[in-house]
Amino acid sequence: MANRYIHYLALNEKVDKTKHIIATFTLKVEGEPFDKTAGGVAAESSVGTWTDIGLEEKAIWDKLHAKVIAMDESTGSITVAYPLDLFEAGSIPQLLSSITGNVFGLKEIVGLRLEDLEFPEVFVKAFPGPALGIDGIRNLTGVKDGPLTGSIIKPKLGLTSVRHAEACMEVWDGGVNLVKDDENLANMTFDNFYTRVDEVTRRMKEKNYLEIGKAKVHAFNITASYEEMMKRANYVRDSGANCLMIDVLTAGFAATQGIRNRNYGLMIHGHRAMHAAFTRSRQYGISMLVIAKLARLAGIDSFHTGTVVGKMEGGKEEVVTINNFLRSEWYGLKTTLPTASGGLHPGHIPDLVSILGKDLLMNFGGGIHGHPDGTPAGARAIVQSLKATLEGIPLSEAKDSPELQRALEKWMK
Ligand code: RUB
Ligand code: CA
Repeated sequence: MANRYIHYLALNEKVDKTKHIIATFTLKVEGEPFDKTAGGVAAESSVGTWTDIGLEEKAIWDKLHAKVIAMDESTGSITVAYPLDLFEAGSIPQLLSSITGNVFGLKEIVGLRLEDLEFPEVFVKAFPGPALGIDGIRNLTGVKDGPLTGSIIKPKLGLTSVRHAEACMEVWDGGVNLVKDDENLANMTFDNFYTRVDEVTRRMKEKNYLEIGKAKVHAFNITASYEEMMKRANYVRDSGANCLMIDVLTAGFAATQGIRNRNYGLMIHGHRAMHAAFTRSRQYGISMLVIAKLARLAGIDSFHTGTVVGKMEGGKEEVVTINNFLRSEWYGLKTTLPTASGGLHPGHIPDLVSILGKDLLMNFGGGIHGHPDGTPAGARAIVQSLKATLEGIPLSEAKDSPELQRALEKWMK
């Protein structure tokens, strides 16, 4: 353990939050003092390394080194302040290479989790943020208040482009607002991306489903190599469709920022596939809150954050905190619409709305296409459930909603 690490402790020092990024970690150490290792986190994620360096000038070190400003060994919580000059404006990759880089590999650290990042205004303002935000999505779709509804076509892989497009129409005709590709549906042998765009947008145009103010939305998954992503995004825009989808973590923040920065004028839906590989452990990794903050910076308009009640992991307090952040004022950046998805069916809607609120997109895959009477009935059941919920009617008492009652028989008994 390098002796220099101890110099990175500045406990209780008041730092200027307009000039620092503040990171909160949970740290677990074995075989070394906690405080020195905490200093090591600040050192290795800023200017330091394991030994003295001839080139290191004191004036530069004083100006640029990160500091541990708070620490609680009993919980493992440490707070590190990073001077802004350590970061390139407008670059999420460089931010992550610093704060979540080498430091996670230090031998003496047996647990390290980045829980939160707090950014100064000038850092946030270097990003364009979402192009539409919640207000823009509401203007596009004409859903003035209340949650939006969406569907993932299932089976997730295997349908032809024509079958996919037909299923989309069944969903929209039933009153649901949005359809998205599944996260692993890209350009497939059985469903060519470009043919899918053609088949879907032709049908949308026939029914006037692309008219701004009452539009239906299709999120086309452009995730691929970056050159191919640009090609797909151009194609979606030139086809007159209204939404791109990016698997933000597998495509990467560089690609996500690259697409947003090209200003297509389209909504961008973000899927978080792969997040659980590093958000799920409480001991090691990066929290979902941090990922959500970065997705909003990068310009994602609607983003998966968890359901609380569905099939995916994610506790109530965590999901509510993330959703509240995405909807909050953030130095003028537009908001991001939280998306609940995973194992949901119409019987979940009252709980989803009461726990997660009305600025919400709720997506149903199996919960629409698994309806006993098929996709059209499944879509109507969702709309009926939302209507009853907003009117305060218990779902079992919504007797004028036969498709909903059939769905409840299958999934609530
Ligand atoms: C849901 C689905 C979603 C994931 C996402 O399908 O395909 O991609 O569940 O989960 P279904 P998360 O409605 O059939 O379960 O949003 O938690 O990442
Ligand atoms: Ca999926």
